[in-house]
Amino acid sequence: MEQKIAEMRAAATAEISSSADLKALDAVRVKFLGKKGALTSLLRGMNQVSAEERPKIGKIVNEARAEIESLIAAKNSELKAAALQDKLASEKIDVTLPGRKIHRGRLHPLTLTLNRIKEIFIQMGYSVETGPEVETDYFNFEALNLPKDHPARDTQDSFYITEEILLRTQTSPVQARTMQKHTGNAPIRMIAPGRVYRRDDFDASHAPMFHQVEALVIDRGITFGDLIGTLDFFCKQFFGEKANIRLRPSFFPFVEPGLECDVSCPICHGHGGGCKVCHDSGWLEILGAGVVHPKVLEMSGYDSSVVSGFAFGLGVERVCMIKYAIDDLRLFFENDLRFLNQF
Ligand code: 2NL
Repeated sequence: MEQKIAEMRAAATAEISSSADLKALDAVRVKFLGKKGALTSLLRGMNQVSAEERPKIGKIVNEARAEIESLIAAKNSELKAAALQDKLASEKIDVTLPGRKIHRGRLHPLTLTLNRIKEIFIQMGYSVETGPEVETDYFNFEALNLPKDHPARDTQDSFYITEEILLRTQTSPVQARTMQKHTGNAPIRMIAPGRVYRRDDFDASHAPMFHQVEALVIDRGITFGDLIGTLDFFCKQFFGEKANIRLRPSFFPFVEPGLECDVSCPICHGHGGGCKVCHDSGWLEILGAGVVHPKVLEMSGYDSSVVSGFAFGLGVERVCMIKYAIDDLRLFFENDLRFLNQF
């Protein structure tokens, strides 16, 4: 009997020590200590042991059980620690590695320019109005003193959809719509930013689609002086305090008198020296403007003997190119990140 116990003890010790993982160790526990295990069957053989020897054998069996239990417990914690080490090693992260760079998007230069223009006029109390890009001939031309037989229509080669419907060639139809919505003598101070379409070539300075901002002010007592002050303030805000304006007489069918406005070169400030932006002329044409033609006011329900107004229109691509010294308009539409990332 003693011999059998010793053999079992030796076998259990060997199997415990060679258990490779927790599952194998548990199988060993069941094999030796379980209900149908080796130790239990040894105990069943106790009835063959003489009464004098029983206490002694019983003691040896208990010692063997205690020994095996403690070996299993020790092996169990050893295997658990090893499993933890494996897990830690496989999930290891190097906190000293540099982080991955997150690329932030940015606004398109035309969006930045539009936002700035809006900001300047909003702070002066202007509202921002929008309207359809597919317009009627009436709002695009007729309401702006351009009747069907008017020669100025030829100069604006337009994209017609039907005889009466076209892609707007300017944002002025938004102003005409706003005036008619107000019907009466209510004052208007508004800008109309948006896309316009013309049948033009696509080259360094032309595109069949570009962006315009037009402004319109109507109230009692609005004068040519208000227009000049507004243009000067806008240019100083947009191009910087050093900017000056120069006005030249011009003609647009919807204003009388009409003018073109130049801004002093914001790149060379008139010093020339091979300036790539103004070509040493010191001035850059940026917009057309004028006092709203009485016919335009009357057509939209205003009494031109009571109210007067001024209006102007500027090309967003053009002022953006001047401000950032961009020499080719096509860059705005190519979405080359090397270009876009500079803003
Ligand atoms: C240009 C010239 C201009 C206007 C736009 C306007 C609008 C109304 C009434 C009167 Cl509703 N005028 N707009 C006036 C003068 C010039 O734009 O070449 N812009 C790029």
